[in-house]
Amino acid sequence: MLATGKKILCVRDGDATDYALDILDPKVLGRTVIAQCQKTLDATLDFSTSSNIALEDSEALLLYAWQELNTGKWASVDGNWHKVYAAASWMKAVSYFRCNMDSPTVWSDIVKLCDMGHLMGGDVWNGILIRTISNAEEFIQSQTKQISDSTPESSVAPLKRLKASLRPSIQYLIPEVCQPYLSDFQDLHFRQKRSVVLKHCMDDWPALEKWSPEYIRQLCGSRTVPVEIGRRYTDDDWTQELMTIGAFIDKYIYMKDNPEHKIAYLAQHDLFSQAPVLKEDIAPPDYIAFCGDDDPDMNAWFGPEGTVSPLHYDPKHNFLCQVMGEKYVRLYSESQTEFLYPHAPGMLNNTSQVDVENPDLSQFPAFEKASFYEYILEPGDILYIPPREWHFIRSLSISFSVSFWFNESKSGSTSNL
Ligand SMILES: O=C(O)CCC(=O)C(=O)O
Repeated sequence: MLATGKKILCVRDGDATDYALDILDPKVLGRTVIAQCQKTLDATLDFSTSSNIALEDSEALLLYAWQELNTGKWASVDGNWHKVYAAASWMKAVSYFRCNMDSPTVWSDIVKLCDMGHLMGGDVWNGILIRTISNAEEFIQSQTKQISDSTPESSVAPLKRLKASLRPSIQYLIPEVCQPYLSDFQDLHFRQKRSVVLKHCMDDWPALEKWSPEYIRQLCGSRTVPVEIGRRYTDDDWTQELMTIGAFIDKYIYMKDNPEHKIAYLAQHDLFSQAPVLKEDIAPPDYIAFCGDDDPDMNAWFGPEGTVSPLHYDPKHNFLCQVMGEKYVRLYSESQTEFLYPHAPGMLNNTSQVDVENPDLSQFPAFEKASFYEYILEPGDILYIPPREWHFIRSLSISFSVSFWFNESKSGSTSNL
């Protein structure tokens, strides 16, 4: 078990370069903190010393880093503290294994530990947290043969397509185009910043066939994610909570033990670097690389019927790819901004104050003049949203979308604009 455990945890005997602490800046952290990290690392990796001491040391270091991450504003915490948190999480995982080798839950506990380390600290040492998680999950699966394309449990309602009677009626349809040439998309939409729905451009994604709440649970149900609780992020009672994907699915997708049917949204979360196995089922549409960006930001948007992304815009080009369920989308071009009442400069100045589907015209009279386009996205549709195009999105059923935010090429394709 020891040898297998070391392999899963990416512990390589006698090769300290894999865990070199020169990733930490002594000028920021101070020499005593670096010395403490080194002591903890040595205790962690020396399997002949007491595993309890190694565990205590790594827990103390983790707690210290946690306190540093939580003093002041999250965004202003120096990245070195994130690295300490990530490194200490891995050290704790190794010593936890040493102390609990015989526990039946040791590997799922370690997945949770490393997952939290990755979520809060990013990763260190060539992605050691994600590598450990993948190895541990593979090991758990080989032990329990849990992963299968089995049908959802009987208590779980199958995903339904939206009833025709529940579809909002659409007046001004966003233009749609089926499998355009790469250069046509670039010339007619990307360069002109003109929104469009691309049809049949993600037909080869295995996700379209495979993904369901149960499949997501099987692949990454134990992973901890930040969930937005509340109907929309502009509401006063809106808040965020960390929970496992499994708990999110039970409470907010299937509404189990959620008598008030509270809405929650796993929104704009980079689930794909947290659970890279999901990437095997999707692929950035070729149009993105053709337009000059081969490393788009990928985010997951997973939620029940009724999630609302209030009217807002983003600075980057966006492909919003619909994998599961339906979403109502409304777009207003940048030229309509004068009718949209953005919040005052500050955190929400890219967000309109108007409740799009129920506007208070006495407070926002000019909103009536704003012209817009609409669409109901279905699985397999890609919505191209240009930068600074206002978008409002409401899910009409349980829904999973993947967004790719991308930039214009710095040198080539768009330099002649
Ligand atoms: O799908 C959603 O709810 C919002 C998506 C969005 O705002 C985005 O991709 O920028």
